[in-house]
Amino acid sequence: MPLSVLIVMGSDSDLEQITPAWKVLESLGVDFEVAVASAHRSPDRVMALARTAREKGFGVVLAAAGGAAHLAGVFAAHTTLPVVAVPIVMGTLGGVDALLSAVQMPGGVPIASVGIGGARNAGYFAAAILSATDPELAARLEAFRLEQTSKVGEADARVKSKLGKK
Ligand code: RP5
Repeated sequence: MPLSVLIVMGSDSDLEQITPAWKVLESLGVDFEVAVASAHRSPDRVMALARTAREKGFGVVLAAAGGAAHLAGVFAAHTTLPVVAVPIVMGTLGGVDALLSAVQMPGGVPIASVGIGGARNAGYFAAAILSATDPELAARLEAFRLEQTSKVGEADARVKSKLGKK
């Protein structure tokens, strides 16, 4: 049974911005589950999710939160699974605060992070992590990359034809 992805978000107000992550996972045939759990409003729920994530068959966790977000770091405190922060665009600092709280974690409990509002890349990164132990997923990822590459060639031809250049 292939490992799946747990997408945890700090609030249901994060749902729209995290949606590209699960769309990518769907497109690659990767199983995922979603949960709302806040590191400061429901810390016990975050801890319970994190402590049972591995036994439930998750191989990677995407943690979406905005503000001075600590969801990814708190989640990682309770699991040794890889945790990837998805900094949400919000508030006075527009997500910079969430990004810095993820990438400036003190040593010993690492988390990775995509860029601010980087849910789409979070989906691809989670798939890449799982592909290390899932050759079929690795093949689907490779097919996606090839398709993406061919689209660049098509875009090149479109732009040249629009400008009347060869
Ligand atoms: C964070 O605070 C959540 O992840 C969300 O990005 C932000 C605002 O939450 P709400 O006040 O909209 O519930 O914990």
